[in-house]
Amino acid sequence: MKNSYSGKVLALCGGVGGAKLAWGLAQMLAPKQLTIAVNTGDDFEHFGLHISPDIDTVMYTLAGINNSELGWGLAGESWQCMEAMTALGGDSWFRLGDRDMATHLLRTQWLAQGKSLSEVTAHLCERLNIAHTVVPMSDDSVRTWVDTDEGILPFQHYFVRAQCAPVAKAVLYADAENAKPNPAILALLNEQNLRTIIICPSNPLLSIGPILALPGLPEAIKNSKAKVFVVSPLIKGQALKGPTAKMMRELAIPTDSTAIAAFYAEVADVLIIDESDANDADRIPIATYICKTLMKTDADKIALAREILARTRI
Ligand code: FO1
Repeated sequence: MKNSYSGKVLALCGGVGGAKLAWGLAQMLAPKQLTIAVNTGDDFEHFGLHISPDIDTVMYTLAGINNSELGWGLAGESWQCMEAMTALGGDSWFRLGDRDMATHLLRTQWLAQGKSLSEVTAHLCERLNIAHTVVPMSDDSVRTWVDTDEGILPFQHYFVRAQCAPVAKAVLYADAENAKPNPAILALLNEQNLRTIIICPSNPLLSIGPILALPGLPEAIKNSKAKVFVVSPLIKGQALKGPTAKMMRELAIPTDSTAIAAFYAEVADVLIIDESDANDADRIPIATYICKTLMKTDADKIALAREILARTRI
């Protein structure tokens, strides 16, 4: 289902929610039109392997092989390696499926051979027959940590091992100040033909925050010719999945659309909110568009992508 749009689109995204909209956009846009820049603040080393959860969620979703029940990993996965490792006394709090393991093994090997995360991602996308461009936000290491009432925890320890139970006091993006945004993103932001930037409905603090913490990136977004659309991750003031609303409450951020607008004030032109949050619209200081943002079916993902693209001058 391709269209007559001629401009380019940059989508910034994290895991599940972002990947759903990225998939919808990929159904609407030709491969050369769409670049998806993905958060790598969740990356970590586990069993000596380099895991890039958000990149993998986006890749597997675009390739149509994602595990939609779990929200991560591959569909139809088996867990024999994990079971064997657990039996031998290995950690079991972060589960790697047998086939998913292939991605982590090869990524780790290629990185150790000196390839960049961009090169590794491009190669994996090619092998998975993903035609649109998926790039990590940076080839440099940025790691998200959550400062909690139980201490400062690496992201996956907070998110998976502790199940987001500790009370969050702050979110930190370690080494962001020394990281360079992916040159492919900066080059795209300079293109006259880039008409639309879409901040997908991912967790602002955990998924988009690390991307916007990269030095120079918010300015480059603001200086680009593109219109910046933010899709609020909230529906009725709640996040569909994950700890967004809980974290916002703990950090004393109101769980409504005005807080989402405030978080993105530096870069956003338009905020897209769900019809269930329509009452917030009058209090949002930037252009606001109300539509159905809940993406349960493939048709919902395409409809939201189409609604956003229809509102730009692509
Ligand atoms: N999330 C979990 O809740 N439990 C897991 O065991 C788990 C394993 C896992 C393995 C590979 C991968 O790419 C993602 C995985 N995730 C798991 C998801 C991940 O921790 C988070 O959903 C993202 O980092 C947040 O976007």
